[in-house]
Amino acid sequence: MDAPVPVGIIMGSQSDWPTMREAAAILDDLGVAYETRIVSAHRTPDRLWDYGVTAAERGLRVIIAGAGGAAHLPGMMASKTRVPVIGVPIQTKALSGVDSLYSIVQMPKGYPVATMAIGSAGAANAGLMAAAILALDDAALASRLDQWRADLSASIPEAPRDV
Ligand code: RP5
Repeated sequence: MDAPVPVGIIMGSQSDWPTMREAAAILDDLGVAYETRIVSAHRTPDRLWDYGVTAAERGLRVIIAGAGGAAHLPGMMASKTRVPVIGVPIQTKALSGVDSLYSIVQMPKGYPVATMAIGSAGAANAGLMAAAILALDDAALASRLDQWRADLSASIPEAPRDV
């Protein structure tokens, strides 16, 4: 039998994918398997329910959830599964993603969502955070993540230059 996919990347809409694919790109770089699904708290609540109820038994170990506006997806998912949920606030046109951020970050006690920065940086960091969690008991992944971080560090010049 194939090993279970450890990371689920979910998002409220197709329109979130240009942001959420930054998380997928990081996981590709680090050789971490993932699945991608559109799961909307408001438009497909039954899909959300099913995903949350089956997440742990399917072997998911981290869920990255991106949503924008009244962004209930990460919090609702956290309420349906003990699998850790990393929230990504999508940058919105109306309120620049502050609406998404506040919707995701202010969870009541008991159902945490590890909330990232707004937009693409947050999505990429969600991928890195998921990898860091999985690396706790995966030495090969830990080594790839250490190398990724070292490469990033080495790419930063010591002094600015005119470009
Ligand atoms: C949220 O509404 C989605 O996460 C998305 O960020 C936002 C807008 O969705 P669309 O109207 O583009 O489908 O549920």
